[in-house]
This record gives sequence, structure tokens and C-alpha cells, in this order.
Amino acid sequence: MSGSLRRRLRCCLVCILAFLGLQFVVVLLRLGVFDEFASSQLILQQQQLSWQFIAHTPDQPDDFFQYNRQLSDNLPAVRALPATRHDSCNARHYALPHASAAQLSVVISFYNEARSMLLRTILTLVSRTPEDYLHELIIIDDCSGDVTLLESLERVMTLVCATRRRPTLIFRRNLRRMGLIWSRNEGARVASGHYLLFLDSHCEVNNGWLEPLLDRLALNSMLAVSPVLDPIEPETLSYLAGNVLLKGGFDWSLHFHWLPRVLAVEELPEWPYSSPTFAGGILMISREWFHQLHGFNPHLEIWGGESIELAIKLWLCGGQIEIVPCSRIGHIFRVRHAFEFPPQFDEDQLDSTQATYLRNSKIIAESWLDEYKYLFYAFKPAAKQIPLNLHPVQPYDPALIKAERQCHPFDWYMRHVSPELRLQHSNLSALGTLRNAGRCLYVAETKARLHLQFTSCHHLGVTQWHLHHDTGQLSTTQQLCLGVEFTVEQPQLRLETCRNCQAGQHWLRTDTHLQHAQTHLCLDNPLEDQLVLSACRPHAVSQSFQFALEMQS
Ligand code: UD2
Ligand code: MN
Repeated sequence: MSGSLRRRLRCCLVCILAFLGLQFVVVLLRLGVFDEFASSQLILQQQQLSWQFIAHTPDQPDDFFQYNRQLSDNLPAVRALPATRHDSCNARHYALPHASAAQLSVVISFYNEARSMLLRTILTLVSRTPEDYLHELIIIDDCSGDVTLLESLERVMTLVCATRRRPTLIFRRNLRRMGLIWSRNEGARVASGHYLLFLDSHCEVNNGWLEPLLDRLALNSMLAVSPVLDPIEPETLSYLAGNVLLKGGFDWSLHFHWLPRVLAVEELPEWPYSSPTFAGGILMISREWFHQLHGFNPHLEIWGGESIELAIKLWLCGGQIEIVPCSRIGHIFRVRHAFEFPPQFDEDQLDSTQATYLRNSKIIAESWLDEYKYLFYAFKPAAKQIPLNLHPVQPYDPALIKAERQCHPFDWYMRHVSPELRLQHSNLSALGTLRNAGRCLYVAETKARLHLQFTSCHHLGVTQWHLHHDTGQLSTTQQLCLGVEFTVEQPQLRLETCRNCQAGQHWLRTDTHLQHAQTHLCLDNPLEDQLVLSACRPHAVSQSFQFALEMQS
């Protein structure tokens, strides 16, 4: 073979090899191998940044966060979670609106949250939410002590989201502690998605959390929904299954309670169900509807009550609330508050936590409870003393909202939404503090013994009494009944466990007297500080006892 032919053949071979090589690169490109390489570089970069981010957590005492921060730092940012929802939720078809009509804005306000916990909340949300729907993340630092946190978080999140079209990231830091209610309203104000989700900063959304909620919201624009909250244990951070047989409610002190729900015939526990309030404060609602309702009441301060007030307002003004068991979000339920409350006013009997909550509750009672607010005051007499000091520049007037939206009176809520509230007092003939000569009967506990004393009626811990209609029992909220012990000398008053059909625990109300049915003796306070039994004297002031609230029979 001549040299030139050999050269030509070699040239052809090189061309063919170069062509094949090019084809190979094209195939690799098509398969996204280079992307994967680039993205694995990015993941490494992200991981390193997240570690650095977490490593810069300032030193804090062990109980600072009220959960196991060390463990949180050592767990993966996004960890596999047990599938807590019912199997049928996976197979169900969710009628999702098109993404262009269901953009979601997530609002997370945090105050002194551990870096790893906050990052887990956010990264889990980003990785378990369909990209097309997650429009924006609004993260508000409520002036936490860790002053560099937000800046570093922004750096990590910008990198994490570098390869995605969504979500838009919005970071805000309050110049002073504004509280979660103000911050969530602020988040809602700057949001631009169709829906709002309010989330705590120590949550983990579980797989498929969004679709079941959107499926319900798309059917009814005036509906607001909550997932079932799966408890995350604060010490072990174990992710447990939430109870689907509970709905949200509250008592007359305006404290949140989980209430048992009764399944209708053929109703399956995993179906969405109506609830008097949200599952705590984690809720999703159309942004437009939220603003039509004027958002969270801006007069409420720092923490507490905002989701109860939104729930009452929503139901009374044409909306509905559902809890959706196919959607699961984990939340760390802490035993104690992990933060202090700013001082409210110089009330020596109330600490600022109690004062803030009581003031918020009083605002809700005054705004929505109509004549039933007297029940609230009967259960919480200390609220009467709390000054409201409503900020005049806050444009929020429940009376205007009621007129604007033609809202029902509170009685409607009791009849149609939360009959449990009526049950709480339907069997009582009187309740609240029990007053004699300007002071109130109080159960004091000293050295594991209970004493009956009199104290100021505005004392926050003053005993609340219930006079039961059917049994005549006079009980405390701790289920202790006032009874009589028959000693040799004379019958003595004592507190005992309430028992059914206990004649010794039966009291009769004649005028303002409380007469013991068995002995016919009356409650008496002759020395102005000691409760005794003595012969009834119709006009004796020391035998005249007034309850905070008498129920009409
Ligand atoms: C419950 C609700 C919460 C809210 C609150 C009452 C659940 C799961 N959570 O909170 O959504 O309704 O009751 O208001 O039901 N925070 C601030 N600024 C503050 C105080 C708190 O941003 O001044 C943040 C905090 O970091 C957390 C969120 O607000 O992300 C809720 O506070 P929490 O988790 O301490 O209280 P929790 O779970 O009892
Ligand atoms: Mn929380």
C-alpha cells in the first residue's frame, strides 16, 4: 500500500472516530450526564454551604430551643420520613388546578430557631413541593439573636435554587421583635401567589403534602385548609403519625383544644373533614380571600390566638375550614415556650406571657363573641383588668368586616360549627369565680395539702367554680368537689374527688346562699377569711356568695 493511501485511510479513520466521539458526546448531553455532573458539583457545594451554615450556630444552653439541637444538627437536612397517611391517599386522583392558577406563597416567620431546624423546614419544603406550584418563599426573621443567620441562609438558598425556575426567595429581617402575627401579615402583604401557606419554622412536610390541599381549595375559593399535623418528638426528633380523629376547637378561655370527632356513617377517617378551627396555626388559604377577611387581626400581639380569630371570622363570614388527612406536615410540639415575651404592662400578677395571651384573647372575645363574651370573662376574670390599648393606626375594625361581609352572629357558630362550646356550659347553673364580701374563694396548695381561702378576685390563678345543674355539685376546673366530712364535733368542709350520686356533694342554691343538701347548713365566711358551715341565716352577708356568671335555666 502506497504511503498516500495509508495516510488517507488514517485520515478517514480519525474522521470516523471523531464523528463517533461527537455522537457519543451528543448522546451524553441528551442523557443529561453533564448536567448531572454539574448538579452533583452543585449538591456538594450546597452541602458544604449547609454544613458551614449550621456550624455557625451560636452557642446556646441545652434547653434554649426546647428541642434537641445537637441531634437536629446531625440529621440530614432532608431525611426520609415514615409514610403516615393512609395508603389510599397515594392511589387517589387529585383534581389539581393548572399550576398557572395555583401558585403558592409560603410564609415562615421565625424567632430564635436553630439553624439546622430552619434549614430542614425550608429544604424539605422545596424538595417535596412540585416545582411548578412553589411560587415563592417568604422568610421573615423576627429579630432573632443570631444576627448573621438570615444573610447566610440567603446564600445557601440562592445556591440551592440556582438551577430552578422557582421559588422566588424573599428574605426580611424585622428591626425589632414584631411577633409572629405581625410578621405573618407582613408576609401575606408582600406575597404574590394565589395561595398562602403559613408554616412554623420547625416543620417537615411529608411526601405529597400539597396535592390533597390544593384539590380541596380548587373546589371552593372560600375554604381554608390544614394538613393533619404529625408530631415530631422534641428530644428524639422521631416523626410520629398524627391523630386523624381530632379536630381543632377552643374553650371559653379561648384556649386551643383538640376535640374528638365522630365519623358519619360510611365516612372514612382519611377523608377531608370540617373543623371549628385550624390544626393550630398551620393553614393554607387563597390570598385574595385572606385579604378580603383583612388578614390576621393586627391588634393581636407577638404570639397566640390569631388562628382562632381567623377561624371564627372565616366561618362567620361565609368561609369554611377543613382538615385534610391525606396531607401531612410534621411539627415539633414543644412542651414550653422557647422564647420570652416582651413586657406588656405593669401587672404584677401577670407575667408577660400570660398578659399577652390574655390581652389577645380579650380582643377576640370583644371582636367576635357578642353576648357570649361574658362567658369568656367568667372563665378569665383577670382579662377584665387588662387594658386593650388598641393601636389607633391599625385599620382593623371587626364591626366593619361584619357589615361588609354580612357575617353571622357568634350564636350561629355555636349552633352550626362548634356545638361543643354549648355543651361546655349547658349543664351548669352558675360558673366562674365565687365571691363573698369582695373576695373570692380560692383553693391554695401548700405542702401537697389543699386549703380553702379567700383572695383577690383578680388574682390570675383564682379558682373557677362550676355549679352543676343536675348533680348540685360545686366543682373546680381540676374536678375537685366541695364535700362535707362528718367529724365528731361538727361537719367539716373538704375538697374531694367528684363522684356520681354523692349526696354529700350536693348543694342547693337559695337566693345567693349555698346550702348543703344533706345537713341543711350554709356556706359561711364569718371571719372574712375562712370558709365554714353554719346554720342558714337568710340575710347574712357572710353567707351571700355570687358567681361570676349565673346561667339562665
Ligand atoms: C402555635 C401554632 C403557630 C401559631 C401559634 C400561636 C401550630 C403547629 N403552631 O405555635 O402557627 O398559630 O400557636 O400564635 O399549631 N415566632 C415569631 N415571633 C415570635 C414568636 C414566635 O416569629 O415573637 C415564630 C416561631 O419561631 C415559630 C412560630 O412563630 O416558627 C410559632 O411559634 P411556636 O412554634 O413557638 O409556637 P406553637 O408551635 O405553639
Ligand atoms: Mn411551633
